[in-house]
Amino acid sequence: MTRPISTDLVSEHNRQQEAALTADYDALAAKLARHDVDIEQLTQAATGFAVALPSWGVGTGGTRFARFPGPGEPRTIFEKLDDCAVIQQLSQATPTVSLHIPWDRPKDPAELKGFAHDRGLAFDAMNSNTFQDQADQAQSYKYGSLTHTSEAVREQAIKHNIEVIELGKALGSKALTVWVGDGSNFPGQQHFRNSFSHYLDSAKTIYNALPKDWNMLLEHKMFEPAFYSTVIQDWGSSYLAAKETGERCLSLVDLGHHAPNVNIEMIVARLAQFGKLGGFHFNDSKYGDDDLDSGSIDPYQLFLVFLELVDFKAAEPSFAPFYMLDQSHNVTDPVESLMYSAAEVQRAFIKASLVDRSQLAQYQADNDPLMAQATLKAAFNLDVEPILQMARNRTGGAIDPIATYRKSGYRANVAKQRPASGGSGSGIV
Ligand code: AFD
Ligand code: MN
Ligand code: MN
Repeated sequence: MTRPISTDLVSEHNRQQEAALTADYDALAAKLARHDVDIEQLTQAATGFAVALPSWGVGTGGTRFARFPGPGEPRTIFEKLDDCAVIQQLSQATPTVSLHIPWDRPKDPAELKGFAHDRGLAFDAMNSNTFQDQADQAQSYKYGSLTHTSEAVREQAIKHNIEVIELGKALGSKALTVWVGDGSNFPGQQHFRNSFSHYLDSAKTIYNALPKDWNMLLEHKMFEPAFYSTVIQDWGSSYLAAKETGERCLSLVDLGHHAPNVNIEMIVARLAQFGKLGGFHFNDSKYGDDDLDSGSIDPYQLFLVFLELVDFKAAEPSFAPFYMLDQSHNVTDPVESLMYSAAEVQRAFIKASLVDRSQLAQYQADNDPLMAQATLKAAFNLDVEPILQMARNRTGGAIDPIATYRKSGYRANVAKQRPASGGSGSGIV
């Protein structure tokens, strides 16, 4: 396997920190043991945890106003995979990559699959793109795609989604994620029922092309690029569409696609309870779809989301949603942000796994709200960093991924091989 960061450097860095880690780990193990929790089970859970990387996330994002490219930005899907391999090698929590077509369309899917495999990577859900026009396409998506009033536009968008499925089959993917920008900017611009009917018809046609072992994931978003109405605006529309479309068609929750203060963890519980929760895009937000780094604003919300996921998994062991980071890195090195974010998501998962569920159930039954929330806080307030560090140390990752990455000089090296691609346009991720 090709290792982008010298394994000697990783081992050397880990060796310097092993004594401190062992002391911290043993202290945490003793503390957990007093509550009958076996630290090794949590470390195993951390080792098995995985969240996919978005291929487009390794480039610097941007806003409607500007994009400030960083040094050594990847220019091709191969270079993007090289960066993803660094993230996986050091974080050991991101073994798959989610592609966006046409941004990442491979000339030779078998070659791309081999290239990824050689770097310890595989492919997660495929993303179609009918929110932008491409140079070679006959119809424009200016007024929508799968829901457009014109049949020719809808057909073109359907055909694109089916092509993405075909590519995904060749790459070993098992899911298609569909997010459309379709919506309207003016009251009266769009007939709500007709556009949703078009969506349902288009989704069913795409679903019919889905392999039997695939899922189709519908991503809702409250606003943007349409600012008055969006066809798949909320989890209710997403649920209805998924239910109408077929059994393997599920809803995908992007944490940034809700109004501020919405109780997302309850949406998670609802969708899970009715067998329609298919996946997540992790990020954080303060005001809207800010695509900030996961856990950077509200780590407690992330923990509460995982509380529902862990709880449902205990009830339904076959539950296996698709997890992906979907962030825009405007001011950081994307490799660093993605490593840090993967660990934040993993941390929320481990803390949620720590909650004393039988104690919580008792407090719920006794209508003891103070102690019920204290049971959650007891898990949330615990520092589980030694568990994450130990999981990485045992699997060849870095105890401190950011420090090891900085020491490796990777960014400066690739900057020499990847000349800057130009000025600052606006960015879309
Ligand atoms: C959108 C959605 C969706 C889509 C992405 C495009 O989050 O996941 O694929 O941006 O970059 O807001
Ligand atoms: Mn998303
Ligand atoms: Mn988004």
